[in-house]
Amino acid sequence: MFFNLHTSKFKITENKMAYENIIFQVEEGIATITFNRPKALNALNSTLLGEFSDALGEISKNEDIRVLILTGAGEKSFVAGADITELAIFNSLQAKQFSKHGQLIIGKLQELSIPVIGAVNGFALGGGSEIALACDFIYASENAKFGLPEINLGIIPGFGGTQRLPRLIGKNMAKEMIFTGKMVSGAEAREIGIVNKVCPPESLMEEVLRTAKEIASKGKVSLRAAKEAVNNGMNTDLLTGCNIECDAFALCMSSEDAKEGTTAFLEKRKPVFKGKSE
Ligand code: CO8
Repeated sequence: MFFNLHTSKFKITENKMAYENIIFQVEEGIATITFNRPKALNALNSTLLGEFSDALGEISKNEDIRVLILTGAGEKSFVAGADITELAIFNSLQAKQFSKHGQLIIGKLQELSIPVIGAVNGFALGGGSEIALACDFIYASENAKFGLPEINLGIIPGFGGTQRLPRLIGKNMAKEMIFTGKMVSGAEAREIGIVNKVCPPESLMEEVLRTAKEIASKGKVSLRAAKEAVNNGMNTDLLTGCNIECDAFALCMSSEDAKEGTTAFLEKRKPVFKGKSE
């Protein structure tokens, strides 16, 4: 399956949108963005960030896309961070703008209503880790390395790492990673709760796709509500979070998907979800 994308900027090649620094594909409702600068270990330069942002915009407009997967080109790296050749010459103002720009794009990723899976196939450093941390969950290859090595460059994480990492693994574990700049392996990342699953490199995408397909078969309305309830609830106290859940639950119940899901159960058949909210 492919969808139409009519912009003056980018060429349509069946289900592949032609960008220079990312590969954007959509197949059977599952979109994959592959960061594609393997010679620079997929480091994030301004062009790549612009393309990534554009692709996220297209995904948010496309009702047929059910799940997004992020991964890196080549066998060595997911994303080795912001491109240091660009970053090295920033003054303070440019650094602030760049940090804000990156945070907005990563915010756009986190705000997508569909589930996002990070398929981390090697280095996820600095900005690369920060992108992975904004995914709904991560599967990693055995050779994955996570880290926030900015301290070694005399700077600190600037794309949300000082905020998302402590929320995910706790303040003290995050501080140790940020203060030392040390990398953790896929297995260690699994132990401390950054990663859900560690796979041999050759089966990483197969495992991610299996989970993506399973999620894509669920109701779009309830997936959206579940994601919103978890994300919004995590930013507040338990009582407010439970109220957010109540509202999301009530909204789900009025959807066609909820009628289909409950009816299918009672009729002892598989549900066919249409993703309609009413
Ligand atoms: N930027 C630019 N180029 C890079 C980067 C990068 N982040 N990472 C790797 N490369 C390039 C290398 O320069 C090299 O290029 P060349 O072949 O032309 O010399 C090529 O990729 C291959 O890299 P290596 O030869 O170094 O490969 P190794 O296997 O020996 O080492 C490492 C791999 C350990 C990943 C090593 O390349 C490395 O340490 N890279 C830098 C990692 C890093 O520090 N990342 C954090 C960057 S800062 C950041 O992300 C902050 C985000 C927020 C910014 C907001 C503030 C403004």
